[in-house]
Amino acid sequence: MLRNEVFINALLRKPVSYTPVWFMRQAGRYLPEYRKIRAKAGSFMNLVTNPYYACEITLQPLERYPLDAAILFSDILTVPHAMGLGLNFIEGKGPEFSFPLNTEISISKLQVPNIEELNYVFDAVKLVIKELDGKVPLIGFSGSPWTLACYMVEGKSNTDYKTIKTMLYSRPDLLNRILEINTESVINYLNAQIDAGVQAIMLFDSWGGILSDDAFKRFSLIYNQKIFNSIKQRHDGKKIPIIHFTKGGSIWIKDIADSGCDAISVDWTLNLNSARKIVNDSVALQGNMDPMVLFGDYDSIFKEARRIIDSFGMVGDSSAHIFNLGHGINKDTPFELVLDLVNEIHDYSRKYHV
Ligand code: 1CP
Repeated sequence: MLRNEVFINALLRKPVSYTPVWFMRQAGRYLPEYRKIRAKAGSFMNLVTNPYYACEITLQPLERYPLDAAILFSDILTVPHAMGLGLNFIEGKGPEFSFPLNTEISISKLQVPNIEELNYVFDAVKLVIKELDGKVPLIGFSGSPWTLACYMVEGKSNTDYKTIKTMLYSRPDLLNRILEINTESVINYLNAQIDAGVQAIMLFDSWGGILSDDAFKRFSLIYNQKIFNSIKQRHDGKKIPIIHFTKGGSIWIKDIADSGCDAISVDWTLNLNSARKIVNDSVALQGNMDPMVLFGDYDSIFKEARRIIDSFGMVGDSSAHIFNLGHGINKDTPFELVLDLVNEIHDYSRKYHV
């Protein structure tokens, strides 16, 4: 039984008494207690593959701040790792694969992984659910087929995505094969997280925004839509809401709203009131503070938080806002400010809820 249902109710556009809040990457490097446990574990993969570490890190931000949701500490790249691509996190450089998909043969050999390869994730979910004991809901997640493919083909973080875009334009058959396998893998992965107990799902299409209008629809959104239509809708009699996030995807919010998700997470480029009009309040909206706002002083942070709440405006029976950042919290963010910000969002937003 959940003791705080504000986040789930907002996602389902049911009335709530204040605007719920959580932060993308809330469990992570900006917290000294995370850095301590990271140093003890020796590597990022040691943290992710150990359910006890993953559970402890998931709960860390909730001990500091009255957030309305927890997000599982894991990474989107666990899925390609389970496919045999060999994930490493290089200190100061980010993720890298030992066996990227850079030949036609490697692509033809790619297969949907045995879901048991990811049991460490589902064990972490079960542990977190037990420890939370209904305090707040737990968000499970996956990368979108397209965003996973970006890392699988490029082999690492990238700025121009030359290899995968060349494949998209010249060998779309190869890219579609990867995307189909990723889609089936993501469906299995999210269903197993739902079986393990997560109460909401977020699909991170972090690199959808680098695509042209046509390519976004054909190589990203269509696969995400298939996922929304295929994953389990309910668990233990409860609806599992789904959040879609495309960084840089504001121009497509109408198409995204029609794809079958319950909520859209938006970056900071959009005005929430205009967004409501475009989607006609058919989905909840999450966002949309620029993470860099958190480097300002108290006054400027509070002013911007209130402006975002004001921009959404009155929350009615069929509309809802979940406060969040437009992308992950920066690792150098002064974490002391976050407590006051969460309290301010809760207090200030009450006037907009009936
Ligand atoms: O050095 C360290 O300690 C590792 C830093 C780190 C952390 C804390 C990475 C490496 N991943 C994570 C955790 C993580 N990743 C979570 C945990 C839960 C939380 O949000 O609190 C989540 C949801 C992710 C998802 C993720 N990983 C995304 C999608 C969200 C987004 O930020 O767009 C992406 C793109 C990744 C890849 C990844 N993993 C790690 C890094 C540094 C990156 C980004 C690399 C790049 O910029 O391409």
